[in-house]
Amino acid sequence: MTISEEKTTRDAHLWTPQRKVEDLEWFRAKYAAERDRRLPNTGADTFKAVDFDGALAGFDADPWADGPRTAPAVTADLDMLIIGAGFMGLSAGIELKKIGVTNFKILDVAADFGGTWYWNRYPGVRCDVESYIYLPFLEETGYIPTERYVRGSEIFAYCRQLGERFGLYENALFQTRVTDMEWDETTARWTVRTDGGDVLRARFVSTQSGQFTRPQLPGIPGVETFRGHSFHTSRWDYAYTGGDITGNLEKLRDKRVAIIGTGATGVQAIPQLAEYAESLVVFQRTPTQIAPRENAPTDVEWFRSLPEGWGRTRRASFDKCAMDRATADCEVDDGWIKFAKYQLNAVYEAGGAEPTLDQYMDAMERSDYQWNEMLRDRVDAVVTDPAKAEKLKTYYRTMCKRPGFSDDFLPAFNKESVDIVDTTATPIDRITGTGIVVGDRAYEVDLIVYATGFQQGRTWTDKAGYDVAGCNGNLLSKKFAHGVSTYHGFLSGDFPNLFFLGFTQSTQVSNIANLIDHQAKHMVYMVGKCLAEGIRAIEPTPEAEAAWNRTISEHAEMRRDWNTTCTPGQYNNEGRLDDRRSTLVAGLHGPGYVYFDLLRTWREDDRFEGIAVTR
Ligand code: N01
Repeated sequence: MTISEEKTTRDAHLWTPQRKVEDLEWFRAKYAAERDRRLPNTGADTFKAVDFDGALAGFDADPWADGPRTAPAVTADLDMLIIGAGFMGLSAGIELKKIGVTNFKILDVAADFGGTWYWNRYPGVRCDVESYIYLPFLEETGYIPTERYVRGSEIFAYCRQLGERFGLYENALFQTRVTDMEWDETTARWTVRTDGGDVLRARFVSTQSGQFTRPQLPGIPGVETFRGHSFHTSRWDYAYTGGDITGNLEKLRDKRVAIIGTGATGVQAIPQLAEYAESLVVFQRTPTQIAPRENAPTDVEWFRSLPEGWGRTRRASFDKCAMDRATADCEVDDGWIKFAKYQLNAVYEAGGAEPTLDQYMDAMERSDYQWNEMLRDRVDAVVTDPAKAEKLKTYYRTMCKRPGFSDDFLPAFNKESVDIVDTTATPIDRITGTGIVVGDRAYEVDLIVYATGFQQGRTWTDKAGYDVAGCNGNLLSKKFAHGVSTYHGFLSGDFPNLFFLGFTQSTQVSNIANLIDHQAKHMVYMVGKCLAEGIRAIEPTPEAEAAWNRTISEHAEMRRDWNTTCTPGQYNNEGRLDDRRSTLVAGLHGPGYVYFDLLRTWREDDRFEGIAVTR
């Protein structure tokens, strides 16, 4: 499709904002002022580094398991131990079986496969990314997602289906937490111990960045003093609320409810709470940008007509279109892509097919303001109370925070029983026995729901909950004290045969499932080669690791100006640009395919370049 044809398509989807973006300075000043309002509240210190014990133990308890682990302690010698049974663990297990490796275990704290989708069963939960590119192995399984954006329960069920179909339950060790891990130089094996008394010796171990694993509570004094009911969204208590993932929270009819947090989770849960609670107060710090959801049942005929290999092509196309605006050929036409196309058109209008850098930057900035103007107009059109509407408008560049897509979030605020409190400039003071205090106002409630996300900005080992003893007396807690250090995001010196996966110095993509797919394949290539060629140990050379760290630092610098102007959040480590403990801010800048191509080329080269190999 040519760019001008794209423009016509784009115009059909969108509408015209009332304000034309002419005065860039007005927008710059307004956005900076909003960011500054938020700055005094910023920093990882505003979150509790929760040790889920004492009064807070309940916040981490597993509401979904049928009781504690019953499996007897396991002692095993394994080719591989995979820590984490979400998409990554499933993908790694499936890829290992494809190359004939079966002597491995997949270990998880949860009682089943699913990872994020095991834990997050709050009402309204759905994937944010088109399910056709989000669910892994669709071509292999022939599974047809029921909707464009399926419910979390469908994703969880699909994870279980993958476990069954690929025989992974026989490899699983659930309800088990790693307690420590050490490298034995003489046998070239990791010894991993767990809270279930297991002793697992493994040639290779894979771990994850644990970006969204440990619930995060806000650093508000008094969380533990509240005498009503409270829980984190990833541990939803249906016994208290009634209902299930589809809603029907009937037990809330006579309850005064508060929810803290309006990120992607809050945006999905709030409409459900609003519908059933006697009253709902939403405590919002930074609003989320809300574009239309446009969900729809899957056109089964269309799905069945997709050509062989469509999955990978569609994912790649999404990644390219969402992150690299230099293409007009997009298979996915969702909110992410519509925004990308909108910007692409603006650039084309400003400078044709070959704009200057100035034209490009100007058009990108201008079109971003314009896009947000449209969405702010949409808030006004939907939310009838102007005071509430004002609080729901976003004043930051679109990709400063993860955009939200919803058709029922904004209308929820039209209910008289739903109030919204802006805690940007006046943060929540404290939580008392009976409610939440902001400034001189106390909100008495029966239930507090924490939609406050997952622990970020802590060291890798803090989040993992265990330390790793590698070669030369090196501890991972020491090596990663100020941020991860890897080669290509996978391996780290002094910690041989240990793979780090996820956002560990890899790349940032909107569809994490695509990253997982590439990383699982890449890791299994390395493991397969080692097993086939009798390689005992691999770790990066100091030079290769240092070079990758330099690359990552250079890429962080490229984002510095952008991150400085952004409102604090996950993507800029709450505004602390030089604190590299958050793995989210430490990846290659730019579209994911740059990283994926680099990995592919490295594999095709088949020389383990940059890796010290011990045979
Ligand atoms: O967590 P979050 P989430 N006072 O960290 C607020 C992804 N996801 O569970 O923005 C008041 O994003 C905090 O405020 P602020 C999602 O994209 C994917 O929503 O920091 N408020 C924010 O509003 C994300 O990457 C899907 O100012 C406080 C909220 O709590 C990850 O999962 C679906 C506060 C936390 O938002 C987690 O999302 C759902 C305080 N003291 C989620 N402290 C998909 O479908 C924190 N907040 C793929």
